[in-house]
Amino acid sequence: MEERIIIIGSNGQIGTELAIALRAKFGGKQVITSDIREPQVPDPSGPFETIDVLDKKSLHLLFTKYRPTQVYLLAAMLSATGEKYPRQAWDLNVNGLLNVLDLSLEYGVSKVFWPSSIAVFGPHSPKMNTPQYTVMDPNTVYGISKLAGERICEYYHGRYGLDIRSIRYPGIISWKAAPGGGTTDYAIHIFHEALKNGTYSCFLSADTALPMLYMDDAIRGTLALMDAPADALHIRSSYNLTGVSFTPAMLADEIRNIIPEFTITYAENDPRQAIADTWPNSIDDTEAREDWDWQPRFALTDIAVDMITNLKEKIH
Ligand code: AKB
Repeated sequence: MEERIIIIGSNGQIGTELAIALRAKFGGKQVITSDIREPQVPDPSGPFETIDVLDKKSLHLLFTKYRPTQVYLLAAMLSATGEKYPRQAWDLNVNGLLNVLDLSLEYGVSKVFWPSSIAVFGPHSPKMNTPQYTVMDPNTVYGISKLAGERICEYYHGRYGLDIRSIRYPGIISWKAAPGGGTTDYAIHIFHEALKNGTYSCFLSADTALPMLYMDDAIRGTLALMDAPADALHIRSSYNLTGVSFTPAMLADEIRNIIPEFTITYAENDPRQAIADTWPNSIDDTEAREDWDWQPRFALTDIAVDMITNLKEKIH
């Protein structure tokens, strides 16, 4: 069967790279990218549609026009921005998901991908090797909306048989597109500042450990999950997934191995610290390893080397 894949929210950090990977795999025209804004660099190899996921009428027209076999819903408001606009974050993250799931049922979409986040965990979740099933008491609107989304996904799968697949992404590190208002964004800003100014003022403290994943691993993992046979997947809320856990101090040391003069300072009282403090230090992703052979490839050193090599080329 020829796939027709719609990515909603394709201009963001993950959407940009997912579109490239899906177009390489299925062909440019088979992958319809869409976002609320025009892409900064248009990709002539496939169609683009301007769409607001909260506008049900236009969303309906999009599904009628393309009759997608697969949908990736990436439009979301992340943790730090969500705390500035809690009502909008809830609306976009929850009602956007419901709109897409309802249309996916109506149009017989065969597979839906929707990302959750480590933000579904909270202050009472275990911090080290946080398991798949545990206490979940998120206290950011982003985390609450993602946890609600997970329950909705499992419900639509159980009740209506919709084939929804999901990953709890940790912080994603990448160089092609800018990150969009998250708490883990420091791990990208640091590289840009190291190359531009040789110094970085970090909004998280030196010892704040968070789980992270390099974009290449994130894309490979996402495509592997979407390719897995449906009956191999026993989790229909969202899979824990991780690459590597590190602190800002550890990342700074790694950067210093390549740029010896690099210096870092730590800002105090940034609101993102309070968010990070409620998130896991590390994640147990045994279920993803067992169900669909998940294995990350990029360790901290690999990430630093790849980021600096590619950003240097991009800047010059
Ligand atoms: C954020 O920091 O908000 C995101 C996430 C971990 O979901 N990168």
